[in-house]
Amino acid sequence: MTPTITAFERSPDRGRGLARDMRVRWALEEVGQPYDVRLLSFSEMKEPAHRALHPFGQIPTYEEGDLALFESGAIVFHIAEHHAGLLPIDAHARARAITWMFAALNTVEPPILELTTARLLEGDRPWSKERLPLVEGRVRDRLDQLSSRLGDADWLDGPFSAGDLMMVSVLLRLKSSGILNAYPNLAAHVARGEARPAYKRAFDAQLAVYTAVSTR
Ligand SMILES: N[C@@H](CCC(=O)N[C@@H](CS)C(=O)NCC(=O)O)C(=O)O
Repeated sequence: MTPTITAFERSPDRGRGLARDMRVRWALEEVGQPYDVRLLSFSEMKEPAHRALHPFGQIPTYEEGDLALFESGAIVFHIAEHHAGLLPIDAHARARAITWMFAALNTVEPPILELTTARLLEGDRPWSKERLPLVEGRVRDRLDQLSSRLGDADWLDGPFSAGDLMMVSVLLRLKSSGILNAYPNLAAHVARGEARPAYKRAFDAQLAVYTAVSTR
């Protein structure tokens, strides 16, 4: 059965891979599962029909028969569990790859999101100049720790897994800030993710949506 995901009709990042349907598209491409996409405007995301699928009125969602999921992490985990290619077979290696998914979403993404908020939404507040270095410091702490763990390995734990997919997706949010330049091994990890054919297909599909909408 072909799953259907939801995505922004007009993504705020202009289809540059930051909206979280990207993670889901990438996972689906990695496992070779075709999918349909339902595009939503910001107002449609807040309507009852979509809130029935996503209590917080966000994207992405995932529908497959009578299964409806929200949260990009849960969706990627579901895909990884039901197809070969994103999680190792060995039980311990599998558990570690899942741990990296949680680490990306629970430990690394929050300070990065905080930084985005501080820069984009709070930059004009009187206290912003004082707060920004603190928030940046928290991001750098996490990157220092992650960089030490990754060392000179290609991927976080053995072969590429859903853990890398999620970590690269999260780190990509920092790309335009230049912060990653201080961490060559993390920048290389991100670049390895972006170089994967499945990533490129997902990126192109997401960008095509924005390009089509903006030329209408
Ligand atoms: N934790 C959620 C976050 C979902 C999320 O923040 N989605 C954004 C797009 S990347 C969204 O829908 N923003 C619009 C809004 O919140 O109104 C996930 O990982 O799926």
